[in-house]
Amino acid sequence: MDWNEVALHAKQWMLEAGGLLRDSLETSLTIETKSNASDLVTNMDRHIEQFLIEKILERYPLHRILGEEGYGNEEGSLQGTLWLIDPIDGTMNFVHQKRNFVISIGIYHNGQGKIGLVYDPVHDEMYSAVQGQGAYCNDTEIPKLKAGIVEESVIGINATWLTRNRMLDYERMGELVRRSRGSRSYGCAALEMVYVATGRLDGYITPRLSPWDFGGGAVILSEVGGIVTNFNGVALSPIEKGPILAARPGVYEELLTYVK
Ligand code: 2AM
Ligand code: CA
Ligand code: CA
Ligand code: CA
Repeated sequence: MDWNEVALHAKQWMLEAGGLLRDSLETSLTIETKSNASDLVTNMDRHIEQFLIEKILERYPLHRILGEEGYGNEEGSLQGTLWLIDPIDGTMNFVHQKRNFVISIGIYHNGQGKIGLVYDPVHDEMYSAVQGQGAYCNDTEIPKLKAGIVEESVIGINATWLTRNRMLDYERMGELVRRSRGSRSYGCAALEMVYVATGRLDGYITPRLSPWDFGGGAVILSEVGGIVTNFNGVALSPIEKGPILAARPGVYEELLTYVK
């Protein structure tokens, strides 16, 4: 498989889909809730997922697709080529802020990350990586990450995890945030992962993501020397949900001691 060619096609479809999303900001959306009152889905989440799936299957009929909104045909196997699609990552931002949302695509072959694509349509920024060829923001190569320390870091973490919860030791998270230079929460997992890749964040901690949330960002981050695992330091599986720790070297090892 020529992964560069696949990436080129995928980018083209994402740019087109991003245009649809930009246009939709001017129109009225249909908004529904899913698992709870703050878990939103809109007509555009479904429309963009269907749009991408049609494009993918038309050109690559044997590829499998796992998409958040359930239009994919994936049956939970690592064999062959698997596309992980999040048509809108950061739907709440899309609805409430009209910014800080992205389209995310990760392409895995026999379980290995081959392509990562994260498109921010509001800023017209396409973050991309093909395994072994570095990572880019539009046409500019993203430099490799240097090692860092928590005291000089900005950590991406949602304030929820600093309140009493079942997923993380919130008192330790409080200690971590106090020790760091500062914390930020963007409400868009794929964007937060590419922000670690570009150095806008030094680390990102989140206890429950699905493959379509991290699939694209993980490939991009790995290409610049970032580290991404679960809270036990184990590599992510593109077909399993779970916690995510992503950071530049040095900071990663320190953060692991807080979440283990
Ligand atoms: P989403 O916008 O595609 O749902 C902050 O909410 C981040 O966590 C977003 O990237 C969001 O993706 C993701 N997320 C994962 N599971 C979620 C859930 N059950 N409810 C809300 N956000 C979720
Ligand atoms: Ca969602
Ligand atoms: Ca998501
Ligand atoms: Ca989504």
